[in-house]
This record gives sequence, C-alpha cells and structure tokens, in this order.
Amino acid sequence: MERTLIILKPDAVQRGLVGQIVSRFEQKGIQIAGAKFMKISQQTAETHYGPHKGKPFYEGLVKFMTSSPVLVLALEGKDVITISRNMMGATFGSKAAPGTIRGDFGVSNSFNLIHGSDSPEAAEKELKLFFKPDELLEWKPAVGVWVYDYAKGAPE
Ligand code: IDP
Ligand code: MG
Repeated sequence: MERTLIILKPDAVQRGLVGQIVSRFEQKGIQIAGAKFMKISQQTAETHYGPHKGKPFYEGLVKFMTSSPVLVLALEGKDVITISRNMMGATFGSKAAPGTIRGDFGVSNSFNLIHGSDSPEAAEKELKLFFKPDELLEWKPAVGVWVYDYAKGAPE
C-alpha cells in the first residue's frame, strides 16, 4: 500500500466543497491515514512549493495557500498517488476533464481546489512536512476485503 499527501486548498474549504471531495476518495475505496485542519504557515508553504520557486505564479501561490484554512489528508491505497492525481484532473480548472475534481468544481487555473503528491519521492517528503509519524494511523477498514481482491494474498 502507498500513501500520498492531499491538500484541500483554501478555495475548497471556503466554498464548502470539503465533504464532497473527501466523499469521492471514500467512495473510490481509498483510505484516510491522517487528517489535519490547519492554516499553513509561510515557511511550510514555501518549503512545500519550493520546487516552483522562481516561477511567475510562485508568490501568488504561497499567498493563496496561506490565506485561509486547508484540510490536509494522508490517503492510503494501492497506487494511490496515480489514482488520486487522475481523480484531481489537469492542473487548470479551465482544462480539467469533467468527472475530475478540478473539472467538476472549478474554472480557475490557480484556485484549483486540491493538491496531490506527484511521485513517491514527493509523497514521502510532503507527508513528513505535514504529519508527525504518530499522526498517521494504521487501521483495517471493515470493508477492506471487499475493496480489494485478496484471493492471491496481495491486494488486487
Ligand atoms: P499540480 O497542482 O497539478 O501538480 P503544479 O504545476 O505542480 O500543478 O503547480 C502547483 C500549483 O501552482 C497548481 O496546483 C496551481 O495552484 C498553481 N499554478 C500552476 N501553474 C500556474 C499558472 O500558470 N498560473 C497560476 N497558478 C498556477
Ligand atoms: Mg505539482
């Protein structure tokens, strides 16, 4: 099983879309390993978006992400990094396909509702930035055996 860092950005919280977005992950069969409602500090935002430093949208992005509370999630599942990126849709709300979170809930290119780690390396770094080890919980969902096929031992 893999874990990823998801942030429901300030626009998702302000627009009251948190429940609907979390529901999509739950309905998909993805498990919550950690959750934190918080206001991101300037320093954490700068670290998190460090790879974008110097790009024209960087300063506005940091300002946006620190402007209002967010819901930070650690999600868990087989191939959860790729699956959640597909569920998010393309970066720009104006271009994201219908059926995706960004495609269904937004039109803006910068206020695009959700962040998700884009690789295992990024997920590891980002999870560490937002969660202490004991804030990520290992638990067995009662329906787990109906979410994956365990006939061969490993989830399929
Ligand atoms: P991603 O969130 O789909 O991984 P990135 O390219 O990593 O997209 O960009 C990080 C965030 O920066 C985006 O989610 C979006 O909020 C913002 N962003 C990216 N490109 C632009 C742009 O061209 N204009 C305004 N904001 C942008
Ligand atoms: Mg990115």
